[in-house]
Amino acid sequence: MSVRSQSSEPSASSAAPHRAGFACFVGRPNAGKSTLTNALVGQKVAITADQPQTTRHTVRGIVHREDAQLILVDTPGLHKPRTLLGERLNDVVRTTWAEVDVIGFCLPANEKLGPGDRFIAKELASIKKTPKIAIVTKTDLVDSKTLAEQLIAIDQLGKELGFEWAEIVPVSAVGDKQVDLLADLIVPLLPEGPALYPEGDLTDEPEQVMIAELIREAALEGVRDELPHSIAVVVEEMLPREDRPADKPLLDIHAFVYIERPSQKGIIIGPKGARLKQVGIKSRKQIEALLGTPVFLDLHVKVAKDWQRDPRQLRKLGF
Ligand SMILES: Nc1nc2c(ncn2[C@@H]2O[C@H](COP(=O)(O)OP(=O)(O)OP(=O)(O)O)[C@@H](O)[C@H]2O)c(=O)[nH]1
Ligand SMILES: [Mg+2]
Repeated sequence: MSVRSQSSEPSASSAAPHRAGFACFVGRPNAGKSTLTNALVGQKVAITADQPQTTRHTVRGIVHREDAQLILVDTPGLHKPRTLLGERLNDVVRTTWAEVDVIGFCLPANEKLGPGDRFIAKELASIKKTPKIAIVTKTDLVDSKTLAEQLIAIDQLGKELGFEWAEIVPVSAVGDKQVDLLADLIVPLLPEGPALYPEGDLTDEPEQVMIAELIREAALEGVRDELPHSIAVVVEEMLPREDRPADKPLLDIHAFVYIERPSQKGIIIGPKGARLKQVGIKSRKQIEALLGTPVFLDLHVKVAKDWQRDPRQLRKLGF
């Protein structure tokens, strides 16, 4: 078993050819895939939350290096689907891992391997041509003994399924441990070639989508049970406010926060609208930072009945 620690970091030789390619992060919901993507990119390109099934589409984050361009594809957590949305998300993951140069399988250090992980590993075993790196996430949450046991269990899992991990790398995205090392280990597995994205591009997410995601992230905070799954956000319109002096622009953004049932409305809006207001304030700050311009954010809550199970509604919401 080759478990990596920072001390064994390979040094990039200047004679090495330039490489460019795609690596996806897969794993159960909440494993830390999006947090790791952001840590590698050095900026938030994917929203994160302390709840499963936060990511709902593939998000590309681009890492620019002297020797390589590494395009990370963050995917939704693979899970047992209970809705049509869940099925769609799983399809997206399977399509993605069939297309990338490297697969990073994220397993949290603080949770023992479960049936969900085994299920994913089994599917990965059938993708023979693509190198698979096991990434043990959230190492800051465990002691060294627990981490060692997890590393052994993961190595064992590969053996049981008849393959070797290209690497097994423990990382902490929150504690910034071994994140750079992970990139160093992925790069040699990418094909040789020139950069695929212009320098400076950190993601190919459309602005409108990023804005909707930032609003959803703020709306997810503090909500529990089924409600996080019920929330969807769509930016309807973005228009520069007319009659503003050139040095004082204002961007009007109108967005809908969708929920599935009328009974959820009260929770999202809060007493006297207090909760929705907080969601607006919090996301507006992030949107302004993203766009570099002052924003007037107008949020409306709408019911899209059982949208997670309704093909027509799903289409309308972009799934
Ligand atoms: N302590 C600690 N927490 C982490 C770390 N990485 C992620 N988390 C937390 O784990 C939770 C889930 O993180 P996400 O990055 O949203 O997980 P995900 O795998 O993208 O989840 P889905 O999109 O739902 O599949 C968040 O609360 C993160 O802050 C880490 O390195 N250390
Ligand atoms: Mg995610």
